[in-house]
Amino acid sequence: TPRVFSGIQPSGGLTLGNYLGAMKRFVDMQGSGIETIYCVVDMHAITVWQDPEALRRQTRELTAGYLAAGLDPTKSILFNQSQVPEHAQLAWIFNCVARVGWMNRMTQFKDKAGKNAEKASLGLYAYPALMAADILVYHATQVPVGEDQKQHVELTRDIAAKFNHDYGVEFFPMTDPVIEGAATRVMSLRDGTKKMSKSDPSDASRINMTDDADAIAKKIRKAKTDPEPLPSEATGLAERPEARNLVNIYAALSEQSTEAVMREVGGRAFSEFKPMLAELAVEKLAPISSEMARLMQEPAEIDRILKDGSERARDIAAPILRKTYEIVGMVGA
Ligand code: AQP
Repeated sequence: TPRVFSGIQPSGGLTLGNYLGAMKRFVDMQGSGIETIYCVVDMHAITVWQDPEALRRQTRELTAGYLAAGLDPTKSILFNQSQVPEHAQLAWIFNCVARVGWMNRMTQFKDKAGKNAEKASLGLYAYPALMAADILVYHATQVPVGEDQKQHVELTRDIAAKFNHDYGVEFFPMTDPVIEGAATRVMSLRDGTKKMSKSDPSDASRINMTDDADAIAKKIRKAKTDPEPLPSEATGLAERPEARNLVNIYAALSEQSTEAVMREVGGRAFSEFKPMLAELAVEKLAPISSEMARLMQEPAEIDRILKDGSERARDIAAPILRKTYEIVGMVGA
């Protein structure tokens, strides 16, 4: 049976980008005859400094976000990465399989490390090998992600292929990224060429899953656009990143294709379209944020769900790690 794995970092508040590009799609894949494993990747989060108290809160908040978005812990495995040490153990093996030249090509490292790469943590550089371990320690075959993670899933395939080749085995599967829907790349509300990101210094650039109705409406009203009305057809969005972004968000929230949305709103002025988008966003997000707030009142229950999930995850990961050690030649595996 196909097995799905994916994760989100508890490195700040959840954004609409994380929700539409990842979380909502995780929930949609649940229960369709496939096994779904979803993770709060706290070990990835600390590749850049996290205040310990904030990390604990963000881990619980992200878990609450998953649950509020419809993730059912009886249908999916939901846990935090650090409670399953097999991820880190397999990552070490993969650090020894991956090549420095491969890592040097990772664009996310370049973006996140910025000009001062010498000062970035070694963990940030090695991040994609840990991500490969996250996926392959379950022999996952599909990874739903946003567009920005495509390169890392391709690296995961390279690592699996090199491991299989070097040890002469057919052990790790070739994992496919699943990048589909209208919102695989939600852009900043201030700059249609930059992705919406939880670490963008401008709060106006993103919609946070905890924003209230007024904040959501205000951010959409102020979102950058060009002065023209919407084009009459989807093809007219090609050279208009801000307009395309708002239409794509509308499409993803209303579960329609971009083309279908354009049939509805094509030719309208932004002064007309933005309030429609704001209303839809509030309608879809308000129930999630209020459920998140409710769940955050019960941290012990959240911790219990994570612990239970981590035990179920380990049941799958431990034998795969043991077999990997045996293949590599570790005595006692
Ligand atoms: N803007 C986005 N559009 C679509 N998908 C997105 N994702 C993130 N931003 C967008 C998807 O969300 C999943 C989890 O991402 P992550 O938290 O692990 O890391 P990230 O991609 O680095 O997310 P952020 O929000 O940009 O965090 P920071 O600011 O800390 O770097 C992934 O599947 C990702 O594709």
